[in-house]
Amino acid sequence: RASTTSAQTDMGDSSNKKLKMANHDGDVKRFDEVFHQLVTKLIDEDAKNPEISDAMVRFRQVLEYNCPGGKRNRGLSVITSYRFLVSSDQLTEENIHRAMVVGWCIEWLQAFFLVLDDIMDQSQTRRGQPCWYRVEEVGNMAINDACYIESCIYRLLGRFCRGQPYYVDLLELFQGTTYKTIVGQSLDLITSPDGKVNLSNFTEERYNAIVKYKTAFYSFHLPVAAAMYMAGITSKESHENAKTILLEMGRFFQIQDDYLDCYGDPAVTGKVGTDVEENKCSWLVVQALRLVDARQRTTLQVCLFVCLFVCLREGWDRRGGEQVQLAGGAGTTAGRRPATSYATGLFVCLFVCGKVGTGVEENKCSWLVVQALRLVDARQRATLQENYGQNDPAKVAAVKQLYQELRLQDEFWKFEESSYSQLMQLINSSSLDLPKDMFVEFARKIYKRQK
Ligand code: DMA
Ligand code: MG
Ligand code: MG
Ligand code: MG
Repeated sequence: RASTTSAQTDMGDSSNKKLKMANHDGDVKRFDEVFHQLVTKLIDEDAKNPEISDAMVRFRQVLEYNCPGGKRNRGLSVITSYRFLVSSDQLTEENIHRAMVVGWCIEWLQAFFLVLDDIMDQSQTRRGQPCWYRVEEVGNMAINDACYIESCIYRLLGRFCRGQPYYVDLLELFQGTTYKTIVGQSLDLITSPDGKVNLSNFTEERYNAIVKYKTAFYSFHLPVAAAMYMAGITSKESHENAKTILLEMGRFFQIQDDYLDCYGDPAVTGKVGTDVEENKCSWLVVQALRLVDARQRTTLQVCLFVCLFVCLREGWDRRGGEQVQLAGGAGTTAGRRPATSYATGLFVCLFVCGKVGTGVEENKCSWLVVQALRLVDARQRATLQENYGQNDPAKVAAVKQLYQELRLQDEFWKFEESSYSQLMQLINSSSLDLPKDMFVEFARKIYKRQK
């Protein structure tokens, strides 16, 4: 590599990429076939046991309803990444098949979380069909079905990967990722309590923590880290580098998910959004608050300048008044104005103007700014406070109307552009010994997505 010119390197890279991607369509077809083999494997053995065969009839239905039908990005990424990471002599039928099994294990993990997520988020549809818990005669049984789906992951890993040098790493990776996702879902739920709208909880920091834990680890870090272990890459440094890039990609993905919750077409996304009703700390509401606060701050600044101007004028008038008094002997109204007005003008100028514009975001706002913010026009914030987090179509419409006023769609499009170029920079600076195209390919699948 060091001795080739950059042009040769580019050509090498792009033909290598073409080679790696040439298998994509074949992989997708085969991946879907593997699903049915895995279901048969999981079910058939226990279906022979008359004691539990009734449960197996149900579980086949559970798997067929909940595991396929999605975009399969997470699962397919294991195979794509694996192809990028190993030399061609390692690309045996057996190894590719194992990568597909691990890919399905991630889809299974996703199905497990989604069945429960839809209950917790009171969702109606998923992948274009009723959420599992809403299907007739399922209801709360969906909770146990979700537990069953999760248990399959470890049965599959045991069946297909036991004895491989990476077996324990994979087990720990799946368990660790499950734990992180559970933490993320908990943060998500804690931040969206039923019937208690507390807008001050919707901060950028909290948002970032929620999406990193609930989405980025399992959707982005897990598939690539699994492929890395399978390819024999165990170096801590490589794993850390990959994680840095993948968590950033995951954050971007969940921001898109939040955008699509409001602006996506349910016929395309397969789900109807519930974030406003469910009081979620969504990217949209966090941005709305940021913009509303910025607007309030501008109003406040204008108010303060007017106030300053009036105070200063009063000071001048008072001095003028004194002169009049001295010259004419008679008292004037200017002379009876509070003696402190001139000093107040200066005080307001020095103390407040210095703080406005920085204090609020940094949470270091002075008492004066807090009071002033309370008093200036807070109509938009009040609209959110009154209408967010309630299952009432009129209230949801009021929130969406405010999003419109604040031009949040434009805000998202701007963000999407800048986030993509930042991501590419991060890939360039952090992939080091790992193939850049592996990350670019993953990013390409999600950028500008409609579902
Ligand atoms: C989903 O977050 C996170 C997990 C772990 C399933 P979400 O509720 O925004 O997802 P969706 O919009 O698909 O319901
Ligand atoms: Mg949900
Ligand atoms: Mg959720
Ligand atoms: Mg969502």
